[in-house]
Amino acid sequence: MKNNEHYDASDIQVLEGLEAVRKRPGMYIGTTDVKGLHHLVWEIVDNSIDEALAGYCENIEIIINKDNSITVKDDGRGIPVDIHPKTKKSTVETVYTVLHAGGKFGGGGYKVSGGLHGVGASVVNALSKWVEVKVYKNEKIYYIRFENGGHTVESLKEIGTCEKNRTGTHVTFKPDPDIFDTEIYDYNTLLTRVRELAFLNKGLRLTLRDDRDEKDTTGDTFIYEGGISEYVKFINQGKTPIHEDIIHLEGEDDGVMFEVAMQYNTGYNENIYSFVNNINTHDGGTHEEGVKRALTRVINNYARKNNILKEKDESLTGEDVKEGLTMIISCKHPNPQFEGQTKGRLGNSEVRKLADNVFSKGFEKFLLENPDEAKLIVEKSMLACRARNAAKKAREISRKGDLTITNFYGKLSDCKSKDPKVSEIFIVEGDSAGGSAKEGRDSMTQAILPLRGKILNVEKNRLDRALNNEEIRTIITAFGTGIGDEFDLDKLRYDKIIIMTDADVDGAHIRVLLLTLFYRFFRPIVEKGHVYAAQPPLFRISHGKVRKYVLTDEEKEQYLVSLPENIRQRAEIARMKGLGEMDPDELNETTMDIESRTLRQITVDDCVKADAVFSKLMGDDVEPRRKFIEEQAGYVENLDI
Ligand code: 1YM
Repeated sequence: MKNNEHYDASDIQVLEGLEAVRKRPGMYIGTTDVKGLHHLVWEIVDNSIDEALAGYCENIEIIINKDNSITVKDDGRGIPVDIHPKTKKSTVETVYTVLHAGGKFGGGGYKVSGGLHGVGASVVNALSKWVEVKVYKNEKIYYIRFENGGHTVESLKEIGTCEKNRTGTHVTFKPDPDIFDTEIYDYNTLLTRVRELAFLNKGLRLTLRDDRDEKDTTGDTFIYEGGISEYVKFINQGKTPIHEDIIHLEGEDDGVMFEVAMQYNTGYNENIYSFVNNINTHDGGTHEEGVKRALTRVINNYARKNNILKEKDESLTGEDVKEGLTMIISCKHPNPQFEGQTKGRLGNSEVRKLADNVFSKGFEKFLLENPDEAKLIVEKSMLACRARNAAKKAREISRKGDLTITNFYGKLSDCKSKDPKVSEIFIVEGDSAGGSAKEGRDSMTQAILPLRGKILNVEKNRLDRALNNEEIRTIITAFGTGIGDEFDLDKLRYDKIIIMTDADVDGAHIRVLLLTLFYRFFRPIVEKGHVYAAQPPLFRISHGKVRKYVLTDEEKEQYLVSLPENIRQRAEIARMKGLGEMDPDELNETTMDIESRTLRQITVDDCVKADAVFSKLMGDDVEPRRKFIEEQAGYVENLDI
């Protein structure tokens, strides 16, 4: 972009009136909900960002005012104030009242920011109750005001003077409540995007402040000299990187700027985000394709050349090389073509080559200059490759249903009925409770699967590891549904899957582990209501030959109150410590018998809560996890399962 090109007001062409915008706001800003409301902010901020990209603006401030109006301030050149030859009005007024009156349409230097390419000011004006613009330029302060959808009520005038070098644009607008469903901005949504814009435009200082909040006096300020490298660092917070330095590569061709930053971590997820002109390209496109193609090729070439990948080894796939990769791709393009239903994919074919070139040259160089890191990256991809093959094999085995058959039948005490509609399976904590359950059950319809110890934490392990875990394999085989791509709910062998664990911390832990397993790998069985929790009693109240079991303290009190005084005084109350304490008949009567038991159906919501507990426990250290579970035992109990 040329920094010294003088802006000529005649560049602006008059295209359309503002009434059209008010009639069909959706056409211009998508929606009129809170998203549309936020959109207005970005349209104005985009003009400041354009000014920053042109090299004239360093600071942008966004303020949510008490009356739900928004102020955006920048220290750019200030919107031109001279008279526009076509409209015979000031250029500021033209920019704010004539649709499509942005620099781009006049051919005066391109805009690379997103949104409506810097033409959004008039759209914002059309959809506002009022707008005020102040321009600092030529040692003067200019002012103009619009009302009710862009009608000029005070044309541009000087309202004062300012210091010699002070320039900039201040805009305040109040969205029209007749147009929008809401006028309440969400600070955190705005903050996330402001932070993202700071990452994507290195060195630009962005501040967001909430004047609706008396306590917020300073707001939040972001400035990242490292740009998208710092974005990668931000995303990798709390993860363990496998190489210290973030790889940052950039290049330019024919006015198209391309930039990528990346770092591998020890996890298994890929976090790749791409942007074109600061807009997230959710569906990728040529910039992403170029990088991904080059990434796979360069890693394979390097691994072969250095004999890390042997001749007999299969080549690494795109999936393998993306495992544990955090990557930000940013492209700034003067004429981007967005494709797809949501316009979330970049279509410009020349970018594929630019991305491939810039990335492959830079990444190759990095690998050559950092052999230790290179080795770690290649080995990480090779592990992913092995895991992928192992998972495939395991899936095939689970499909055939012959997982460690001998061991399997040693564990599962299946029911006699082969009719899933009447069959149920109890997953029981511990061998001893498993023994009682086996004796006390109705063997026609009830199967018992005792779990030894705890099952593997699936949150922290890949599918292939999970499939190597004995307890999990047994569960999969017992269910009969297969797993992953192979999952088939119609093959489920039991109508009810009943988790039966003690009402203590360990029991809670096992329940959470099982729910996470079901949620991750067998979600439809939860969604279709096949999963239940048994409700073993908490108290046994005995008097004479009568034995009464109750589930809660309240039930206990209620029952005691209902007894005649003399019996109540002699009643024995025992707190049931665990399933193992009950004899088979007792267990059957209280917890398993279809006639007398209480079951609680597990919902997806229970699993989401269990999952949230897990996400808090993501770390590799056992100690915080133990501590959390002890502390949160109450919470886990509150899952009431
Ligand atoms: C708070 C909103 O709009 N800043 C802003 C806008 C412009 C300029 C500078 C600017 C651009 C150019 C030359 C140019 C705009 N100017 C126009 C138009 N902040 C905000 N800051 N001089 C100043 O593009 O050549 C549209 S936006 F069309 F008048 F040039």
